[in-house]
Amino acid sequence: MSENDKRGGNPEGPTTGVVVRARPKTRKPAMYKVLMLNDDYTPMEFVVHVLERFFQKSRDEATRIMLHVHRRGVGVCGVYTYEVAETKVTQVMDLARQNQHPLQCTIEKE
Ligand code: TYC
Repeated sequence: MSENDKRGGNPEGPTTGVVVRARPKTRKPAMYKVLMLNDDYTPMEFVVHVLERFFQKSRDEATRIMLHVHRRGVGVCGVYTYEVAETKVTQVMDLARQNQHPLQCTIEKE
């Protein structure tokens, strides 16, 4: 059987019905916010350090986010794909636990 036959066309005629997309369909990955929660015990300086170390924030930006969380109860540290967001949460929670701070971090789908 020829290639032409297999595609269900006229065995004598040109190949029909096969179109290869020039740009195959792609999907933007779902994005997730990493949220930091306020508590009464974690030192402000520790939260600023976490934002600098794991979220690549400048000292000014880290301080701004920390104060926002302190005043409003919750704030966004960054927006990432699921696996990256998960890793950030684990890193923050591990360092907080090692230092006996109750700091909490969660993920929320955008
Ligand atoms: N509220 C804490 C304090 O007064 C500071 C703090 C800020 C804690 C942000 C957690 O996510 C947090 N020491």
